[in-house]
Amino acid sequence: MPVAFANSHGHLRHNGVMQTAEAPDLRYPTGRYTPPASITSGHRGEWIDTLAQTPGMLRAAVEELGAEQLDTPYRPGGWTIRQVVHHFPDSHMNAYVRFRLALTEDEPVIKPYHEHLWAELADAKTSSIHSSLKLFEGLHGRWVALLASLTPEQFQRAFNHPEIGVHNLEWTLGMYAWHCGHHLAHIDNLKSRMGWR
Ligand code: NI
Repeated sequence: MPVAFANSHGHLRHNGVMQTAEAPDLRYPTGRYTPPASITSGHRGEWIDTLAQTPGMLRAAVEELGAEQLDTPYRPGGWTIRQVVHHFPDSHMNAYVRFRLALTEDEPVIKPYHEHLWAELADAKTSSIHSSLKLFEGLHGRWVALLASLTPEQFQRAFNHPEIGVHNLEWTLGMYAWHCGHHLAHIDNLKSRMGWR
């Protein structure tokens, strides 16, 4: 999995968390990313739609929350809602750059980053969510425009993650569509458990 084994909040790891019927998995509410055996143009279209819709869904999910709610961890020991909001553009900016590199270079080696440490920087822990909501909307606007322009051949272009190897763009697109739902579910599930809706 790209971005996978290098990140310590671990949501992209294949190994790990046990899930039982009695204790729903708060960390992986939608399960792990399981790409289809064969990715079609239909899958790509659905995933692009997900990327197009997620900024609005994120804004709707969090814009009415107060500071104390935003500073509540989505699970015990997990990121706060505020950190999750800032994580969306932090993660997807890296993804956007990786797509552009893969489209303009031959299987470029991309730069991993420590997302758990990014989430501990002061702005990600304490700053207003509004800058990240705007950043995320603008970023996905550009990213979706790029994705909508790509040919099937371009979706086969790939980058090389130094820790987890080579993945092509359609596989990676599916992973980031999964990533959108993964973190939106963290927020929605906390709101449900807390009675905030
Ligand atoms: Ni994430």
